[in-house]
Amino acid sequence: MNTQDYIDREDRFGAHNYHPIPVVLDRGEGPFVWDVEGKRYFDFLSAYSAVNQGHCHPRIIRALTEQAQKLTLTSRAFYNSVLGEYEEYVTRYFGYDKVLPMNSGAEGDETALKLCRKWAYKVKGIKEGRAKIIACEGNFHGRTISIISMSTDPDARNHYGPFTPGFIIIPYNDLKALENALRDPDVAGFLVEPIQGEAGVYVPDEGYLKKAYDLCKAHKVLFIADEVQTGIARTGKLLACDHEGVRPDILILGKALSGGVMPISAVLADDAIMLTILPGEHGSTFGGNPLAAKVAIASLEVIREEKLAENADRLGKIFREELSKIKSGMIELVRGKGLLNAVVIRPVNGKSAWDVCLAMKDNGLIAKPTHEHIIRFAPPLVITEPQIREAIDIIRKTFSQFK
Ligand code: IF1
Repeated sequence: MNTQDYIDREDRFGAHNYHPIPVVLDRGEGPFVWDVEGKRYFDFLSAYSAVNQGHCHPRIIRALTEQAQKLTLTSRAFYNSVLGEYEEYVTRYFGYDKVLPMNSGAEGDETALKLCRKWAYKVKGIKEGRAKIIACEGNFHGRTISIISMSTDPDARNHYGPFTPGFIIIPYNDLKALENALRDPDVAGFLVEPIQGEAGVYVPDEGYLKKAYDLCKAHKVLFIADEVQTGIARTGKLLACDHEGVRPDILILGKALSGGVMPISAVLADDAIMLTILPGEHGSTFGGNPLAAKVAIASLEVIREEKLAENADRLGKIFREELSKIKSGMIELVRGKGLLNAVVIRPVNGKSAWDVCLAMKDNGLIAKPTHEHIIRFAPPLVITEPQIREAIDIIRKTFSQFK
């Protein structure tokens, strides 16, 4: 079978809920992936920042395979010998009293929404059923009905109504709008991405997160950070909130919490918030399974021991600096933090971000546009300086092919 055969088979038997770049990946190692024809690519998407530790990191795979031969799933109907070890490890790692383990990022966000509402009624004293949560235009927090009820992206929400009530939408990076929304006494939480990934790596103004946090504190509203994509060292610090010294009241993690090995998400909070959920009031079959627990510990150990946040910070600066020097009518601007970067593309001669991605693929680097005019560049954080310079050369060469 060749590339097209694989594509045709997926087209025939799989739902058409994606429009992938036409490459069929077969193997991954570190910052590289190989397709079914044996061609090597730099992976500059990292599965949307789930593979920060690099593809198939040996340390994480070893944790997976060892635990997989012992005990993979007990459900939470019983205790197991690994969950407590993980709960202690991850809460000490991020500095919170407790963790509620889930699986996908969306489940993490849904859990945070439920926790915020529970706290609203049982602690803040908002009238039952009246709690409101503020979210931002351009947000992406997952694909469930309640999460897309906050979305302002027509593709994410059209023809999926009726929607979940109780959300106030304000412009991102706008403190005045937040202050106005916080006047509503029924507001219980503010859910925000420290950098909006899907919106096109939209980095807010310096100080926005800290001022937003302070406004929430002044109005007894929970500051809820969705670090599913920006967390786990992606932006050059362990958390994107760390750039401003902000400690979220509720922290949502996912993606690279597992090193891309399996779905693992987590919600962290202190007792005053977390203990508002009582036994039987929330759960998940796979949440906190022993396999995920061991994988997550290994994934976080790799981040710390290989100093991947520092690497992301240093190489991200080189990446943005070099990309800003590329002379091309198609490059409108380069933005990002750490190794979460994006190039805003100005279409030239009818050529778009998609065409640039196809050409980069032919040159040995895979990335995908978000919206029609932005290319996100997010390699695994294990990439080395020589490797990222080789990748930059590929990007430079590609843009030179578009006159
Ligand atoms: C898709 C991008 C989209 C996320 C943040 C929660 C979730 C995500 C900040 C949900 C997931 C993924 C989902 C994937 C494409 C990708 C994505 F921003 F990363 F590029 F869509 F916006 N919070 N992001 O980024 O986590 O349930 O997927 O584990 O759905 O197409 P999930």
